[in-house]
Amino acid sequence: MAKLKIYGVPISRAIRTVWTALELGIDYEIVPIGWDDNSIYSDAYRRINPNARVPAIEDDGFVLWESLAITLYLVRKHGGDIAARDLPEEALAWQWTLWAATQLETPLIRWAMHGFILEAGERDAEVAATAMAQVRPLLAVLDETLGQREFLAADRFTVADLNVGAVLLRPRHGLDLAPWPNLRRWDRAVFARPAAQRAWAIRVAAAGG
Ligand SMILES: N[C@@H](CCC(=O)N[C@@H](CS)C(=O)NCC(=O)O)C(=O)O
Repeated sequence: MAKLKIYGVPISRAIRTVWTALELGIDYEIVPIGWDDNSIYSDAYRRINPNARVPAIEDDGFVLWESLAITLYLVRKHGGDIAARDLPEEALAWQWTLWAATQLETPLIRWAMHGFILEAGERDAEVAATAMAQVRPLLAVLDETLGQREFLAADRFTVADLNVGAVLLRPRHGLDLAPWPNLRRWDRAVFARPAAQRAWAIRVAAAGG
């Protein structure tokens, strides 16, 4: 069986796919599609993902893009403890994944960019504050849920936690979770996982520290 091909440099959302592959113990290779060489905008890559975005994967000839769809696919395919065991668990994984993609991700990334990722001169404190005002109630929803259960879809870490964690992966490094103690407990458990630690180390190494 051919190795899973992950298109995208590790500083991009491609790291979500890497994290998933590490969780599942899948052999993978990274095809470093990115901006430095403009390969992301090439005709060759547009044949893989016509949106000219990363990540995408090629799995035994099957091509898929959208980072969180990729994680759902890989976990469904390779099973194991982090896959849903029944339809309600699977449905909760869809729920949290769509919530993370449609509600949380945009304001969270905007806050992170203007809070601490952009160069100081490029940050706009007002944009960061407006974004955080949108993020806060969403983190409260997570906190409330995690006050009632240990993980999002089951009594163990599953792809639902992986996908919400994937969206939090970069922004959490500037986020003080003290106001949300249940979320903080979950965050520590999720990011203490060897696969999450390894994925973060790969990302940091690729970003040059
Ligand atoms: N919803 C997409 C977003 C993909 C996306 O925007 N990726 C960024 C890198 S993290 C990208 O490819 N940007 C290319 C560009 O902005 O031109 C996903 O989750 O896969």
